[in-house]
Amino acid sequence: RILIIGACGQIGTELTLKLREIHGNEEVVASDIREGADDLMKSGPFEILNATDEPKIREVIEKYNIKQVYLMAAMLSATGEKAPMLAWNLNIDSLFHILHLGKEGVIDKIFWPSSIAVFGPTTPKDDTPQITAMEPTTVYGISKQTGERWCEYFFNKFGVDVRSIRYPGIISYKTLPGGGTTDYAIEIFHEAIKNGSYTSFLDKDAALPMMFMDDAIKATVDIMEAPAEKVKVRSSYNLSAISFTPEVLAKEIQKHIPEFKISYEPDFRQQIAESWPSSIDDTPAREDWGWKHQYDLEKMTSVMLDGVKETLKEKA
Ligand code: VAH
Repeated sequence: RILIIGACGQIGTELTLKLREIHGNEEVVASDIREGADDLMKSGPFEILNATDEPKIREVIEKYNIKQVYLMAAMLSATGEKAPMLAWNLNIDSLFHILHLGKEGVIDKIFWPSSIAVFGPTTPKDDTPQITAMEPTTVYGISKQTGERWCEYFFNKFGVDVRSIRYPGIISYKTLPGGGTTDYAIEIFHEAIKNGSYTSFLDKDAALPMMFMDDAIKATVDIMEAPAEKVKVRSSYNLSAISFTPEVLAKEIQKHIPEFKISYEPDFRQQIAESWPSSIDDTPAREDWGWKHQYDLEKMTSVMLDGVKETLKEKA
């Protein structure tokens, strides 16, 4: 069976539903510190679980005979800056609990998400390579960079089959965003439909690597299903799909909602965005395990507008 820790988060929610579709509802146990979306809670087993609670993690793994763990729980870049030690402890302690379970042979495969937040102001901004200078300036980025080093260490020293992807900003409509710097690219769709206008907390030219949720879920499933020998990078793979600025995204929305207005009031998240790359080179992922994105800016924008309209109708 599969256990997803942090199953009620932005990625965890859709990852749980996709894995249940693939493996069967009863084969995928969802867990989080609080209950989540209806369709997640209704479609299969759920456990209340704090990702730093090692005894409880072991108890759940024992109870359901778990063999694979997707550790999706983390405190993201913006929230993490407000509670640095909480972010560090959550992001790192949870990873150690799972890596040790792998080392003991209790579980036999692990997915752990990294992020473009591992890059910093000294990283080349355009087409950032897989191996490059990485001096992250956020606690979240530091925790993900350290985590990558530990994943590679446990693979090399103990043969732990842990696989990882450096997610860009993920855009989706089924759940609200989780306290990241890229959240503007989700909020803008809700505001465009509800109010016809949006005040962006990033500047108009803040270019960031982004990806529609379905691409992120596909990449996660693909890397976990790839034969072990094809997963050559055991720190974490660069992954890329689209890159755009708030201004470019607003123009794309205006093709559907001509009267949509955007204004800019950069806050502390602008500095975080400026420390990250504008675009990513993900050649190794494409070559090693056949990664290919499906959603470009146009397709993502129209799917997001339809999806947000649908969720607003359901809530109405
Ligand atoms: C964040 N959405 O903004 C996350 C992600 C690359 C961005 O790690 O913190």
